[in-house]
Amino acid sequence: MFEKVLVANRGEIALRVIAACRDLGVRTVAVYSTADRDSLHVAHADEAICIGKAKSSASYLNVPAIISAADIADVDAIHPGYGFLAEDPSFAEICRDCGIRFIGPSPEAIRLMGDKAQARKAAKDAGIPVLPGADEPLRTAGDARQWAAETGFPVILKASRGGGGRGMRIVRTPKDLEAGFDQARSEAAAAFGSGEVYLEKFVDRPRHIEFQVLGDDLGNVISLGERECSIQRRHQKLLEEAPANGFSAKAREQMGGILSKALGEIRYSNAGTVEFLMDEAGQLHFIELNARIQVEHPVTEAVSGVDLVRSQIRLAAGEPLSEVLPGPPGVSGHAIECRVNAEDPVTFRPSAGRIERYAAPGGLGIRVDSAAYSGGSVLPHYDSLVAKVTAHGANREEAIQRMRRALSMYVLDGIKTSIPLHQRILDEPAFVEGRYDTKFIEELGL
Ligand code: MV4
Repeated sequence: MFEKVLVANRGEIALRVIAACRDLGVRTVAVYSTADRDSLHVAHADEAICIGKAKSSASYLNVPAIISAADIADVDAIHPGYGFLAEDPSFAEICRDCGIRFIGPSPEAIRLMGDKAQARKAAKDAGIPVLPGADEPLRTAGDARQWAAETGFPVILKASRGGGGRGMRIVRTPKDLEAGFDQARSEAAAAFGSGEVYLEKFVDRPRHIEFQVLGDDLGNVISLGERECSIQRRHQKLLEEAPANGFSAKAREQMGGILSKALGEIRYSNAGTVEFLMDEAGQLHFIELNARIQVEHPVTEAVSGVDLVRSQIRLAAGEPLSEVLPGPPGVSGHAIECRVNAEDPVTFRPSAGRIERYAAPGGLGIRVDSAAYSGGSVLPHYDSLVAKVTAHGANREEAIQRMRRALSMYVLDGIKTSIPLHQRILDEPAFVEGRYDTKFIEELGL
């Protein structure tokens, strides 16, 4: 096992990694920006090194500063958390070249998954179900016409380097294809520095279902089941749950088997999330693979009993999956996570500021992941996530009830948060019945 790990992140995920390291008896090194001197990840790590000014580009994205800190502190490995450098293949490669273990997939896997057109092709070749569409990027409007004719309308044009919902364009009829292609190209070029686009069949009213996987360095990959993340606004997830509504054990096992085989073949290692769209017929179609630990990992931890971050560290240290996992993964009960953001409930704008009074809820079935404390601050420079509240119960009803109880007992004064929005969602009959798709928030006008 590693002796010392540098945590290249901040906020709740930095604390989450520090906690996993502490459980493993691994010492931790925090890095922080000048704005984060009083932040909790600095207080709880065994050592802390300032790496630059508040702006992310000067600190948490500052590769030379982070590698220098890793060198000075003499760490064995770096955990990148999510966001920042978590899916930067060059960073993972620099770590490798410097003899520092990157706690995540290989640079090659990260690079492959960062190109959505290539990832789609790799998934398809490995036997993961994908939507009908182009097997290569579109070079000309003529390419688009040919592939669209084969696929059938409506189609969606996506930026190869996009993801997370950015750089997409729906085309419903042949006459709109050429203009759509040109717009998609120029938007992609402006946003991602690459105008490359690909095409697939458009799925109307999809549900967002994603599978958590873990892989070791020997080509063993296991699925820990799915999460449902359809409750989102402008491509920002608000609430996630596990298992997905109405999803059968048989469907879970079937996809788990497909992923195990496919990702083992491509030697995918460490943690990953395979994203699917579920169509109205209940079929799953691969869209992306996120090569990192995700914000919503606690719902899978709750129902599987597996500590995913601890598993990441052990897998990165070279332990085989057979030793890392306690036994065959199952799904026990139901879990829901609410992302509590510091935001204005009217404008949805991030609302940074000092937390005047703070008391997190607890009790049976409640977990809170947060770096907030009384007198602390939500900084304007970074993500507005203040806390993740995860409720676990024997069934969905119990999880919902516990979540309502926890949110009603959350004391968080001085900043505006999305707690009232979550309370609205939890009281909405369609949500309570588990009948919703990715249009849920928009259609409620929330
Ligand atoms: C789609 C789609 C419909 N058809 N692809 C948005 C996030 C990005 N990861 C993929 N996204 C979508 N891809 C096809 N072929 C609809 C979406 C989409 C969506 C997906 C998941 C969750 C919320 C969404 C909201 C709008 C659009």
